[in-house]
Amino acid sequence: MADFQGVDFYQFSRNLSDEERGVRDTVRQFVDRRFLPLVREHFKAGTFPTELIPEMGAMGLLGSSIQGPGCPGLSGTTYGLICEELERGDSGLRSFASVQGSLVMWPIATYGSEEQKERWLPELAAGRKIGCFGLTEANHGSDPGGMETHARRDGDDWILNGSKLWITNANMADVAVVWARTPEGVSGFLVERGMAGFTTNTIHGKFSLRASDTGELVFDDVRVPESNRLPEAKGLKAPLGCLNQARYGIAWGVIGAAADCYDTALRYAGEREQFGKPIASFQLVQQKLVHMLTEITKAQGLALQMGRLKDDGINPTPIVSMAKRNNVAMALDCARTARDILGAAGVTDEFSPGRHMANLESVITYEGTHDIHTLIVGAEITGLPAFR
Ligand code: TGC
Ligand code: FAD
Repeated sequence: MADFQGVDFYQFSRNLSDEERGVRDTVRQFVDRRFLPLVREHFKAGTFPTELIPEMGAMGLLGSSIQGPGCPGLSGTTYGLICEELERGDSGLRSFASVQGSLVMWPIATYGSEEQKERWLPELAAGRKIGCFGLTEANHGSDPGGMETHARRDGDDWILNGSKLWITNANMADVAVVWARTPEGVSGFLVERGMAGFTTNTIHGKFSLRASDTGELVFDDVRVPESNRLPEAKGLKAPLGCLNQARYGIAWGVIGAAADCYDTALRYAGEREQFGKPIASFQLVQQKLVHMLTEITKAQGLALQMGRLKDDGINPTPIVSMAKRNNVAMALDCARTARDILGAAGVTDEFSPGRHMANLESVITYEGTHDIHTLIVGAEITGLPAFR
């Protein structure tokens, strides 16, 4: 099949620089030629295509907008466009890049010591090392401030106890950025695979994000040296700051999933005949296609403006929350509509909308649920937080 041509009804591409368009097209080709031939089997098997990680590193797709040793240092808008192309392939592919870049490299670059940056950033950017981010616990999802995982001082070390659940890349990770309660408030630790008392487990039975590694991190008296604590991460706002970066990428990424659903439904509707005519000729089918394209176009406008603000150093939580909330719900709606247009064929893995639909059920929950983002924007405009 020919490479994806893009969905750009309002010609937003005209507002992109040559560099931004060039990166987008390179990633588009990578997804079409290298990832899409693999995704069906990985989704079935419940595995991530680890063989692509070095290639993603070489292309600058890991931590693409991070500034630091060995990092690509591209613009925020370029990072968004990369996420969009990756998630057109699968939310699991974008998740891998989001976690590695926004949730592992970003906190190291922002809160880490010079030694931590020199040691980890080049390896993570190249994909030679893999990271994960442990904030959520079994009893504390939307309310991470209640975390039970804790660390106490013992000489020059910390003794870490507790567990983290629902962690992307958990079983593949060489290093986990782990958030724990300490006498000094919430702190971040770089917990390395092989440290005594640190184990990981796989979560089985997911119907969503199957081409992604999701697991549990368990800490049983893990001795972590002070040199593995992130020195500038002080309090709950440190992990919440990382979330802003990842939510930004998700708000862009899901446009790709929606665009793939729209593109698939449009092609199918043009070819599938019922009552002696292509189903695309029926008014109700056209209404669904127009609704999808309109919502995708609105989401693209939101994302591009958010990207330009970020590149001007403006990335406030409520702006990112509004885009994450709107764009994920939009993408899930597009996936369900595309599935409907495909009729029975839409419930098989021969077509992508069913896979995107299942994936987006996770994306609407992780990185702050749809409702939590409603409350973040609600608190901003009323001045009255309604979380508790
Ligand atoms: P609250 O009192 O509001 O805030 C505590 C301090 O943090 C600051 N803050 C932020 N700073 C930067 N970025 C943000 N997004 C921030 N949100 C809050 C805040 O200003 C305050 O600072 P200070 O100086 O006053 O101390 O805290 P709260 O406990 O009331 O919680 C607020 C709430 C509910 C919004 C927050 O807990 C929240 O965002 N909950 C959702 C949890 C969440 O999103 N978890 C995601 C886990 S990671 C994940 O899902 C990865 S999926 C990856 C993938 O595969 O792609
Ligand atoms: P809960 O917080 O129990 O929420 C359940 C329901 O209650 C939701 O509808 C929610 O909106 C609602 N609710 C909760 N509080 C309120 C309120 N105050 N007002 C109104 N409604 C409310 N976490 C990580 O730390 N790292 C990862 O890498 C990671 N990867 C993930 C990968 C996958 C595939 C999934 C599914 C999750 C992942 N998560 C990760 C966890 C994710 O961030 C949490 O699932 C999410 O924050 C929600 O927490 P919860 O599942 O405990 O739901």
